[in-house]
Amino acid sequence: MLSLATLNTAATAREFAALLDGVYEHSPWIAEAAWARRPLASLAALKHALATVVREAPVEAQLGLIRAHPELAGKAMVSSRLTTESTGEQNRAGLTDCSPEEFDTLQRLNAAYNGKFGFPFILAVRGPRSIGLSRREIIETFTRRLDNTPAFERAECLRQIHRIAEIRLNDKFGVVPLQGRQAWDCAELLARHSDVHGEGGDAVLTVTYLTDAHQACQVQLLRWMQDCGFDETRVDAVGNVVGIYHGSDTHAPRLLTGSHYDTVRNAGPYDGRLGIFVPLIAVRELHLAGRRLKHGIELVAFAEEEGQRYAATFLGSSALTGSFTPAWLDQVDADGIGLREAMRAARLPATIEAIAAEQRDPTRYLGFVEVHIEQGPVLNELDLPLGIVTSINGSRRFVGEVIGTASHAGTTPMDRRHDAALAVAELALVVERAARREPDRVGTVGMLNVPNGSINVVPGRCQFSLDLRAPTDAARDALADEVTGALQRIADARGLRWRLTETMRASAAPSAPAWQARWEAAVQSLGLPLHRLPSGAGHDAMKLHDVMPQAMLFVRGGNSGISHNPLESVTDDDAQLAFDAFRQLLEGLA
Ligand code: HGY
Ligand code: MN
Ligand code: MN
Repeated sequence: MLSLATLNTAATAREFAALLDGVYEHSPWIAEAAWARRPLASLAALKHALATVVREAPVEAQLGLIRAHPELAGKAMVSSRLTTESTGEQNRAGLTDCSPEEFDTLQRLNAAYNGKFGFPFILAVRGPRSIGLSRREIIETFTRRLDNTPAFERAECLRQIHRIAEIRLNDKFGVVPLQGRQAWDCAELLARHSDVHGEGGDAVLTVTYLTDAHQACQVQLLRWMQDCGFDETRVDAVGNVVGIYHGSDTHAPRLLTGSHYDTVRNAGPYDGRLGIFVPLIAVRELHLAGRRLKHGIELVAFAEEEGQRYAATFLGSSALTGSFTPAWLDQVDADGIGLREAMRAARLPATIEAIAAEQRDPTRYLGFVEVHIEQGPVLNELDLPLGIVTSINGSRRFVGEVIGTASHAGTTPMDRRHDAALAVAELALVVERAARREPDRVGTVGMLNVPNGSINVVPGRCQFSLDLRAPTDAARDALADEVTGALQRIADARGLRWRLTETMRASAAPSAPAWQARWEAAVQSLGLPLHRLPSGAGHDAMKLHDVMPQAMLFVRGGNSGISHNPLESVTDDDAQLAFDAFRQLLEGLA
């Protein structure tokens, strides 16, 4: 087995590269350049050093690296001219057992991809879990990526090459990201529960508050907490799943951690949930070792963060901070089912008293930490597995409707219309322009709907949503004022009426310095450089921020960090590093 000691003592760059032979296909220049970055503190540091050499190399060298790779199931495989590593990887993915149709499809895709981009399609066929992608997944990914831009594909091919190198390095070092795989597998298992399933029975992952799928997740999480050795486990009055692992000092304040298990519609399996699995597995490791840290650990799987079924965002964490809004209980979902009724059907008390009793006494806690996928491209572009969150953007959400006059699309002259949809379209462009004007401000019209619309009727009504965010509350509110002012102006100019309801307002939440420092120390202990970044996404941590110190750790996402999308992806190695950082943070508390 290769070791860091051996690598760090390599006398020359050539010797160093020889030790890493085969990691980057036919490209020793990468390892030779990384030699200068010794001593390498960890395997993660070595991987990052190699990736940094490539990221900082000229485009021509990057293209040369991509072109040094064989096509998938291509001519090189057919004529057995693949390297040992590629042969093994393509065999393991079953690319040597293609059906004639699959083989033809791959040849066609190879030709189209090469023709469009001028380099071969690269995919780490052993996949994010290192167990290998199926031929169906490979062909689906190949087909999807054919539609990307050349710049995106060059970056994605390099990312895939680093993933191939990572898995090859793990093999050379005899390293298995065990806890990372456990977290990955938990995500796969929990994702089987969904409100929605596609034709083929595949889950179109959607788990909204208190549906059958949501309750199945609750049962699964409770069982996992029990199996992992938590001393106390329960489902609380709003459906949060709570596990407490006692510390050696039962009077010492506890660490609070966790994230949400509800999802948006057609979601990915890691948003929120990774922040439940990492602490879950960390407690399992403590339990298996018979260890007690001084401070207890309270893990909360929050039942409702996304505000999908009811406009009650952060409902789960609000119960803990005493900011549950009683009026939420009177809300009705799209099917006319009230929140109070849904709670009762889920065998929850559905009373203000029971919910109020969930409020935590902040003095009983050290603080709140949350592990979460970045849900953006930054860590991906820096080839960094982990990032330190400096602040969570403040946000405001609205639902609204413009009311005009439905009329005949054929007979109503253009200057006589009261078209509600055009007003919302105009407003959406105002949102885009206003948000673009300031850094780190974002504005989204995520829902836009003409109720009972018809192809030949001028829209008389148009419903819409607004999601406005900024690094500070002042910037957030300035954006909201500009947008609502524009709505009035647009409606007046078009002779329309409108209504707008604010459904959520969350303050910007800067990380507590002492807790941000704990995450930084943990990440540095893994031999990784620190990258600090704000969170554009909202998280339960911004609710806990109201009552106790909090800080978050971000984990790189695959597919350029896409999220709120089934393409959301995390590797077992990155999940492992998140686990390692969390464990380091725990050890630092002791
Ligand atoms: O929308 C958000 O920021 C988060 O996913 N709830
Ligand atoms: Mn989300
Ligand atoms: Mn989330």
